[in-house]
Amino acid sequence: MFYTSGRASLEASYMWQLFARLYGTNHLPDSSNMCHESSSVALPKSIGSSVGTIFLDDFEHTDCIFYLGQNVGTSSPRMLHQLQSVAERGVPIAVFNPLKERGLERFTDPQSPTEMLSGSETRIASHYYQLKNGGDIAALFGVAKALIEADDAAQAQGGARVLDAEFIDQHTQGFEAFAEAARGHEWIALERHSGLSRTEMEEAARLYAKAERVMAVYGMGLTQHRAGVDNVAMVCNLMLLRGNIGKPGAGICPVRGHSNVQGQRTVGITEKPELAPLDKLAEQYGFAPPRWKGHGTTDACEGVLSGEVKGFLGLGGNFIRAVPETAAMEEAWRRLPLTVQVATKLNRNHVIHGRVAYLLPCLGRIEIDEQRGGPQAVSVEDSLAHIHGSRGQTAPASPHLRSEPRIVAELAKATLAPNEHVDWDAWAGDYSKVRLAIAETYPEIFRDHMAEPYERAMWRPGGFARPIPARLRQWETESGKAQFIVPAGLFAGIEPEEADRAEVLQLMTLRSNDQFNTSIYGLHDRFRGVKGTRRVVFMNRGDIARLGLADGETVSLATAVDDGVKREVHGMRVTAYDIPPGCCGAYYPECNPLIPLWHRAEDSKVPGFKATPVRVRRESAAAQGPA
Ligand SMILES: Nc1nc2c(c(=O)[nH]1)N[C@H]1C(S)=C(S)[C@@H](COP(=O)(O)OP(=O)(O)OC[C@H]3O[C@@H](n4cnc5c(=O)[nH]c(N)nc54)[C@H](O)[C@@H]3O)O[C@H]1N2
Ligand SMILES: Nc1nc2c(c(=O)[nH]1)N[C@H]1C(S)=C(S)[C@@H](COP(=O)(O)OP(=O)(O)OC[C@H]3O[C@@H](n4cnc5c(=O)[nH]c(N)nc54)[C@H](O)[C@@H]3O)O[C@H]1N2
Ligand SMILES: [Mo]
Repeated sequence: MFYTSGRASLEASYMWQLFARLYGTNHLPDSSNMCHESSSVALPKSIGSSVGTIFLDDFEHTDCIFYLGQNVGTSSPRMLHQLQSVAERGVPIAVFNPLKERGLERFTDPQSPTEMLSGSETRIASHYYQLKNGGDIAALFGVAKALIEADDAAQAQGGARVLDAEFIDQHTQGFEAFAEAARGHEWIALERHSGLSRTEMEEAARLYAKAERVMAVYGMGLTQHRAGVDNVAMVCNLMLLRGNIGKPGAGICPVRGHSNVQGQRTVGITEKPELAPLDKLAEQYGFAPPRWKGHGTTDACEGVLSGEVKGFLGLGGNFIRAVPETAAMEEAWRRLPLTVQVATKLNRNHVIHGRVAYLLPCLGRIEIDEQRGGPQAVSVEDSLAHIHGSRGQTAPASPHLRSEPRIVAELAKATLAPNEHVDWDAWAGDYSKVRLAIAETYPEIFRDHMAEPYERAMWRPGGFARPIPARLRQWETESGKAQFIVPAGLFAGIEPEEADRAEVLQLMTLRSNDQFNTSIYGLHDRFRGVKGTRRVVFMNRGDIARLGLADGETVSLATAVDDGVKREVHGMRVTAYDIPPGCCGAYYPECNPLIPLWHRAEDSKVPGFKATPVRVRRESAAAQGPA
């Protein structure tokens, strides 16, 4: 398994995938298999693009934002500046989130002396829809239903259309089936699954219909579900109803996590052979790349559990801590014949390792990277599909640290038979040579559309944009049109049996401002008012009372599925919180032992991290142990 975690540069990632393929494998799982894979599966089907369609200046032109399942204040604080300026123009921002997240409610710009001094704040969300986790399909169906039925009425009365009929006609396919489905859903079902009222969904529909240019921004609240792919398709459906893709100020914006997770995909980090330019690689490097489908992250986990996996190489990341099914995975992991980790910081996965283990410390992005050809720069691609350069500024922590490209080159040289077409040493000595190779493999992204070479364009302020056909209303889908897709169900998780309904809560795993994924920096969550511990479970007051519990009490959480495996976490503190009934929240990665490996999206295989059925039980004093 050749794992990557979304940090490695375009140069290191390109070398890594080539190393894997020359070795003879497509087993290239990466962190995005647990993250935006649902976008990578849904967006190509819906709009024929693997990435979002928003550029930075679209924020200046938009006149409404739908903001779903993304916690901007914690996860992408730089984007608060865009949201602030949008909000200051009086543009409505409609948030769909089970929690009232601080950064989505209001924002004080730390870089604005007047705001800091006066303590003044900008209101971010104009409308806050506290839906149930897993309820987005129902909520957006409600919005779509209101729009479609208003349009039906307008047509019957000869009034002005509510939908963009011309766009739908010219650019899309599947509208009738989608409209039928929307008309067919009863409000009562949409209310039950979304947790929103009909009035709220109709209000959101009015906001949407009033705006000429709507943007949909979303994150893990949509992708990390069993129906994560349908969630994303549903957002596209909504955008298509009024032609909100392919015009300035409108479009769809998946907010990515790691700094280069989108870019890694761009340069061939994928387990899916159809997504890599294999013919091109074959020609460029004179070899026969494997054509079979490799393992993504959860398949790799299954392979570790079954003993099929013999070696795991990680270019960054903390795999064992990030994946579901912690208990079984940790046990199986120790039986792996070989693990190799290239890392900037020590973590759990370095302590839990295979029988033979190599730990290879590397330079971080901020450190000066001196090679034979002088100090080196790398490039990365951001969520808004711009590719830009990055150069280390600080002295390396140790003279013995090597760079990622150097380490990948040395591993490849030591592992593979020599190949006259790949000069690993030349690449590791001068990364501009890797960039030339990247541009050769992907001319349509890194060469053909540009007046100046990649090498120079990456230093433009903001970098250079890769072409996104959907922005130009060119739909690279099977039908050549943007596609309405009818989701299979209304709820994105697993519905509990009727008899269990009163007892089972849907758990979403959350991040605090004091962590970056599996790196925990502190035990406070200042935005959510939690101090000194991360072992909390956020619950609705009504649920706490109904289950006979008390705020502050210690409980255990147990996964409420019937597969014969006992999954529990102990010593959790009940924390009364403004969260819809039937839902609860607790931190990642502490709760990963609760997530069954099979609890994942069928098509994207992203784990259902945002809705896992659990039972909450009072813990006996004996079970609690020392605090
Ligand atoms: N400080 C910090 N920054 C980070 C990270 C970090 O760990 N810490 N991680 C990075 C990475 S890899 C990623 S992918 C991003 C993740 O950033 P986000 O996409 O913001 O992901 P989360 O913080 O997991 O949760 C997102 C939000 O979804 C909401 N939510 C949960 N379930 C649902 C649902 O069913 N529907 C809706 N509509 N909302 C729901 C939660 O209340 C939460 O506000 O952040 C990146 N940036
Ligand atoms: N329950 C639950 N589980 C989740 C999630 C969730 O919301 N809930 N979110 C999922 C998501 S979105 C993601 S992206 C994954 C994250 O999964 P990973 O990406 O595997 O985990 P990280 O914690 O980001 O990895 C951190 C480690 O990467 C190394 N590192 C950091 N920077 C660099 C670098 O520049 N180079 C190298 N070589 N190493 C570096 C350091 O050693 C650090 O300890 O977790 C997933 N797991
Ligand atoms: Mo992520």
